[in-house]
Amino acid sequence: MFFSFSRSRALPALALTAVLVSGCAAEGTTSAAPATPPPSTVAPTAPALAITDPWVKTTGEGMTAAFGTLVNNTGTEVTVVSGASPLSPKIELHEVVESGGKMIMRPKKGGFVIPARGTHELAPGGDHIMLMDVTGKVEPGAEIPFTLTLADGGTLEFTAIGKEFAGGKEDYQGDKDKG
Ligand SMILES: [Cu+2]
Repeated sequence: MFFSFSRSRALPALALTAVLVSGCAAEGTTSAAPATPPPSTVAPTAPALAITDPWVKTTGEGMTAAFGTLVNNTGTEVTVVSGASPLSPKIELHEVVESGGKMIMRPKKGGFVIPARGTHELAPGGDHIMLMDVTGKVEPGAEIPFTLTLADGGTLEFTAIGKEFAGGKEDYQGDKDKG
């Protein structure tokens, strides 16, 4: 008699437990859904320095030059102090000036300075990246990699495209005086 009485009390308790468990499980499923992950990438920011439409004057041998428009995306002046490319072991930053009624080009002291939020154009007849001794032909459409180094140690890498251009044959005045 005692046994059956006990059992009849135990059954409702078990049933109640089951309801609670399933209620918990249902709720648990909802809260266990993966939380929205934080954005894995931040919005891309513009590089400190960029160059638009970079190109290299086609050549068979000797000297040639690279051009484009340097764009400073920062609120501080940026200075390019040197350039490098596998196309030429020696590269100089040049300017074109008038000397004795002739246009000559020579290394630009202090490099190329791009004003804050401003641009600096490299173009035939003006400032340019001078490749002093190319190691191979530059054909139209050639893709020539360049690296410019900034005064703060930063770099700008880009690919300039070979383009035919007839002008820009200024005489070269090297840094003979080493001034
Ligand atoms: Cu030059």
